[in-house]
This record gives sequence, structure tokens and C-alpha cells, in this order.
Amino acid sequence: MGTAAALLLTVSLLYLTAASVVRASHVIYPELQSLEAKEVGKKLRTGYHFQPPKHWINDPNGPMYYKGLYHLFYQYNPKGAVWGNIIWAHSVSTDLIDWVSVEPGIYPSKSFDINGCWSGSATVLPNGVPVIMYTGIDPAERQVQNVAYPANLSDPFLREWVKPNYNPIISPDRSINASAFRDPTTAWYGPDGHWRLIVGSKEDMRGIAVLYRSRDFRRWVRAHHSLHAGNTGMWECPDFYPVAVAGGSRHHRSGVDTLELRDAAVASEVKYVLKVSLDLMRYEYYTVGWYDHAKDRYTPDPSFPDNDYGLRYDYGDFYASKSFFDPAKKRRVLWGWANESDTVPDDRQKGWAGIQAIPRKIFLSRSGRQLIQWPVEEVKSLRGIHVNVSNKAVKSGQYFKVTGIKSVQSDVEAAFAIKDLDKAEKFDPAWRTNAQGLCNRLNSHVKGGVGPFGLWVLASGDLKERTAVFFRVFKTNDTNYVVLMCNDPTRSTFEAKDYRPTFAGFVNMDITKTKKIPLRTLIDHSVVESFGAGGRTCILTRVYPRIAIGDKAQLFVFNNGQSEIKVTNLHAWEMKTPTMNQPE
Ligand SMILES: *[C@@H]1O[C@H](CO)[C@@H](O)[C@H](O)[C@H]1NC(C)=O
Ligand SMILES: *[C@@H]1O[C@H](CO)[C@@H](O)[C@H](O)[C@H]1NC(C)=O
Ligand SMILES: *[C@@H]1O[C@H](CO)[C@@H](O)[C@H](O)[C@H]1NC(C)=O
Ligand SMILES: *[C@@H]1O[C@H](CO)[C@@H](O)[C@H](O)[C@H]1NC(C)=O
Ligand SMILES: *[C@H]1O[C@@H](CO)[C@H](O)[C@@H](O)[C@@H]1NC(C)=O
Repeated sequence: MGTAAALLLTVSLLYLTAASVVRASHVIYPELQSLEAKEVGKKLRTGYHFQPPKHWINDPNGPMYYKGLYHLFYQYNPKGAVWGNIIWAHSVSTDLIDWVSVEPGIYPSKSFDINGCWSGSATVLPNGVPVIMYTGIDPAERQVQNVAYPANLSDPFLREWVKPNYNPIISPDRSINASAFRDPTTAWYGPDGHWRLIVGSKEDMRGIAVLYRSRDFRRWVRAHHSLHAGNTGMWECPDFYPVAVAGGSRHHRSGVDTLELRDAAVASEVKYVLKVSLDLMRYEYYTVGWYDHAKDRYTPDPSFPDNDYGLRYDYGDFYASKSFFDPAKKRRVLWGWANESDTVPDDRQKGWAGIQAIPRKIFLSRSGRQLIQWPVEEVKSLRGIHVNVSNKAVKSGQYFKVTGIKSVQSDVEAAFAIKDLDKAEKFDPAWRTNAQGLCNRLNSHVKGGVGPFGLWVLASGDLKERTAVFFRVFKTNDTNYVVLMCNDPTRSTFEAKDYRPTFAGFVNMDITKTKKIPLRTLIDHSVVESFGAGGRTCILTRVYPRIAIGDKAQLFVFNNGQSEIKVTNLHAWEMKTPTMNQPE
């Protein structure tokens, strides 16, 4: 870069910093909001993760299944690659893999949403009619909740939505901060025949799930108490839903529709999940607990930390998620947004920003101690050329390359067996609440006892660029071990500007029983989305290699621990590119 260009860039960066303000937690760049992308940068663009042809996206909205089609709406800027001009873009699919864009579902058009159409959810009423409930920004910049109904129920594409004039149906009362009142959930139906839903809010540092009830879906009354609250700042995008427990009449992996809760027999065989997105921390956590229908009280099970070190769906880049019940396959499916980790000038240049993570089936583990997530089975339909490796030992300090496929867009399933568990390093209990800090200190280059071992993905041939997805096992005493799963992108690129934090979570598994850790990683140019131990711990990272792109991206297995490990088997598939939001 010439000096003049460097100076210009510095000046524009300064300008960006000076001009930026924050609105609904998105940094605002007024001068970039409506700058149409001239070209779309293809180099690092994802192949099978959900995204529109160009521009900015954020939260998934109102996912649902209707008349044979999956619907996904999402927060979208039709005019630029930064947050702004937000509407509900709309896509449909028969299989959650191939997507077609249809016309936007919801956009500012009435006084109750004239300054913005923000996130919300869909509820399919017992008579099969889907309703969207979303946050509108009114002329006074207040956040209010509105409904919209399909204009034509015979249209499976649900192209047109009508917003009744009786909106808003929920306005912030005087005790609610009208700038912190958003993201209504899917409604559920209690045994008393009343609907309920929650809206995210805050009071000073207290995050609140404000509860409303309605008889007719039109007149909503605030309950005297909130469904739940916590000292973690603003709660965005709450999600509240039932999950089946093991040993009941339905399989614990099956989904439960919120509508089924009217049925007392169903209600007795489920637990409830409350997930909140922490506006301050920019990550989510969930608890599993008990919900008293009569009192409308949610009580998390004591084993779930109910604070900012609670369990997370994903320990990486995954936010504003929303689940829905899929009646076609009787499962609950989770969508989550992954933003970019590059810079705003990069986004502007490539013309796009943001993707949705691969839709995940989500259910309660057999033990009831956590949720499990797994890419929906349809993802396998994209698998193409395949290679496998079996029973290959990797000694301390060694690594090998997986050859035979182009791994830049791939699906990798591996299992790593540990030879000497005794070599595990001692675990300091103080680390319990800070997996990320631990992984930052003991990253993939720091030699250990058992691990670090795992994959180097999106790696250049000389390994100068590489992103590590790995495990490290510690011992608390002679019989008890702790497994840490990490994602280390610190060497993913040598571009210093990118945001490259290590991400990590503990894996709740008994390593002494199996002495083996399975891993699945979905690689897609600038996304690395990993599912450890069968979906017990998940980490999504965005990375932007400069060399390891296209055919130059390679895949390795490495072991930087003292104990030998064995790749008992590794399968890797090239992934085909589905139809991704080409207009009809
Ligand atoms: C409603 O949708 C159906 C199916 O797409 C279509 O045949 C019909 O013409 C639509 N009705 C109106 C009034 O647009
Ligand atoms: C209301 O929320 C906004 C947005 O977070 C905040 O800036 C403001 O200080 C809050 N007002 C009060 C009275 O707490
Ligand atoms: C693994 O690959 C070998 C060839 O290298 C093949 O013979 C074997 O069937 C494959 N195994 C599986 C499970 O795909
Ligand atoms: C080892 O640690 C676990 C959990 O920290 C504890 O439950 C167990 O009693 C300990 N065992 C021994 C032999 O100290
Ligand atoms: C995604 O981008 C990074 C880098 O700019 C920020 O640090 C994160 O806070 C942001 N995540 C969300 C959920 O907005």
C-alpha cells in the first residue's frame, strides 16, 4: 500500500470511529448504510452456510414450517454491508439446504414500525395459521411489539404479510425502558387456554424476560411478575421452549411443540429451556428447568449456572439464535447468526457481512444435564468426494496431512483415542469458570500432557496459516478428568486487524470410560463450525486466511501433547454448493 493510500485508510478509519454510534447494539456507520455493494467478494464467501447474495444480515427471525416449506426470515440491510435499513428478508426451502429468496416479509410501512422492523418469532396457531410477532420502532423511537398475518393462506410461500391497524399489540408501559424492549418469542398456550409470550428487556443491569398473556392473540396483558430475570444486563432474543426428557413416552431427541403444552400428560414429560442473548457480552447462555404453568414461574435446575458463565449453545461466534419446532420431522431446529470477524472496510469491500450457522437439531441429553446439538441430517446430502483414515497413530509433536479431497468446503468427522490418560496435566479448579481464558493461555502451540490434539483446518501447505480445533485433557485427581475443547484462530491469518480470539468450552463427558473424543467440523471457506463429543460442546469461528483459500486450503491432524493419540477413524467429504438464495 502506498503512503497516500495508507493515509487515506487511516483517515477513513478515524472518521469511522468518530462517526460510529451504537443502536440496538450494532455500530452505526451512517455514511456506509446505503452504499450498494458493486461487487461481491467471492474469495472467502461461504458455500453452504445460509446467506443472501450480498449485504449485511443479522438475527434469524420467525423460522417455521408451513405447507411443506421451511421459512427463514432474517434481519437484512438491502442497501449495504453494514447494519441499517433493516427489514425482514425471507427465504424458503424444502429441505433446509437449498434456499430461494422471495420478497421481503416485513418492512417499515406503518407508524408502528416506521423506524425499523426488528427481530421476532412466528407462532403457528392451532388452526394452522402462522402469525409473526416482531419489534417495531415507532415514530417516538419506542420499541413496540406488532403482529402480522399472511395475506393468502393458500400460498405456501407466504409472500405477503398484513399488519393489522390495531398494532402495536404490546407497548412498553411506564415501568419499561422503551429503548430496551424487544424480540418477542414464539407464544405458548397454557392449560387455562391463554397465550403467553416473553419479550426481552432490562432494568439497569438486570436482564428481564417480561411476560404477557392473551386470550385472543390481540389484547395482551402484562403479568405481575416476569418469567425470569438475572443480573447480566439487557436480555435480547429470549427463547423459551419445552424439551423431552429421557424415559418418557417420546424419544428424548424428539422435539416438542409449544402448542402441545395444553396437554397435561405432555407437560409432565418435559423440561424447559430458557435461552437469552447477553447484549453486553455478545454471547448467549441457557438454563434447563421446571416451569409451573399455574403460576407461570420458571425455575432453573440447580445444576445449571444461571449467570454469564452458564452453559452456551456455542462458545464461539453465535448470537441471537432462535429455535422452532419442525412438525415434518418432529424435531426442534436451532438457527443462530454468526457475524464477521474482519473489519468494516473489509466488509464494505467484499460487499457482504454475516451468515447463519448450519441449522442444528437440538435436544436434551439423556442425563438431562445439558442440550445436545447436531447439524440437521439433511446436511449429509451435500457430501461428495470422500476420504477416510483409520487407526493412525500420531506421536507426541507429530502431525499428518489428510489428502484426497479439497477441504476448503468440507465436512470432517474424526475420533481421537488417547493412549496415556495419566499424562494429563493438573487442573486448577479456578479455571472452571473461564474456559476461554484457559485456552487463550494454553493455546494450540503450547505443549501439554494429553493434548492439544485435533485438526488444523484452512491451513496453508507450509502451516504458516492454520486454525486449530483441538482438545486438551486435564486431571483433577486420579479418577477425575476435565476435557477442554478449543478453537484457536490466532494463526489463521497474518493480517493483524482481524478479530481472532480463542474460543473454548468444557466438554461434559467421562473420558475414563471411552478414552476417545469424537469431533465433527464443518469447514466452509471463512467458517469453522465444530461439534465436540457428539454435539456436547460447539464452537463456531470466522477466519480469513490470505493463502489457505480455495484449492490451497489444507487439512491436518496434529498432536502437541506428550501422550500419543490414535485417529481411530476420520472421514472427510467435500461439500457440494446448494442453491443459496438465488431469486426465483
Ligand atoms: C393465493 O395463493 C394461491 C397459491 O399460490 C394462488 O393460486 C391464489 O391466486 C392466491 N390468491 C390471491 C388472492 O392472490
Ligand atoms: C434505557 O435503555 C437505553 C438503551 O440501553 C439506555 O441508553 C438508557 O440509559 C436506559 N434508560 C434508563 C432510564 O435506564
Ligand atoms: C476407507 O477407505 C478404504 C480405501 O482407502 C476403503 O477400502 C474402505 O472401505 C473405507 N472405509 C469406509 C468405512 O468408508
Ligand atoms: C476426584 O474429584 C472428584 C470431582 O472433583 C470428586 O468427586 C472425587 O471424590 C475425587 N476423588 C478422589 C479419589 O479424590
Ligand atoms: C462480532 O464481531 C466481533 C468483532 O467485531 C465483535 O467483537 C462481536 O461482539 C460481534 N458479535 C456480535 C454478536 O455482535
